[in-house]
Amino acid sequence: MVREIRKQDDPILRKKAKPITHPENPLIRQLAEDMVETMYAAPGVGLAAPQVGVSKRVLVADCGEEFGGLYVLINPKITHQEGTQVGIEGCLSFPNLYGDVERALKVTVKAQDLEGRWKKIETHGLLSRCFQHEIDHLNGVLFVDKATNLRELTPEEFKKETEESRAVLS
Ligand code: K1U
Ligand code: ZN
Repeated sequence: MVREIRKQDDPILRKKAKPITHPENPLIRQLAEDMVETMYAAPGVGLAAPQVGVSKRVLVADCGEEFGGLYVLINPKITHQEGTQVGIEGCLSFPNLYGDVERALKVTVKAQDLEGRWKKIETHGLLSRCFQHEIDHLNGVLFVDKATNLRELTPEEFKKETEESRAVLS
């Protein structure tokens, strides 16, 4: 089921989300499935549970096959980070608003899956940025707190800017 995405001034976006004690609970699986559906429908590349009104530590992300496809992370923690990257970011809770955000270049994330097993994921590029953005959501931190040059863009203008920044990097 596609759930409603909470927008900018909703107080739930500012709360620190609670850890999940039983990842194998069917209600958590249902939440994760709904979050995946909501992320793809938006469309976005990530989503954190507070964005659908649930203050629990769950995130989903899919930055494409190049980055390993779909991830569902329960109780994620950044255990290592290195380097910095500055890139354009948006947020499904702030439609059409974009800004430049400095993030770690590479992060290692430890998280549980829906069976409660701990996994370690080493990330770079867009997936690293996405995990950092979503873990910030779980801590009540929003990209507007960190962004410079905040600006309104249409989805087409955002796509153009993303492609241009990739071209400069390659
Ligand atoms: O949490 C969210 O609001 C989702 C957000 C996460 C995000 C990931 C990485 C960079 C910025 C923001 C989005 O999905 S923004 C929209 C999006 O689809 C996208 C972002 C970057 C590159 C390609 C697409
Ligand atoms: Zn966001």
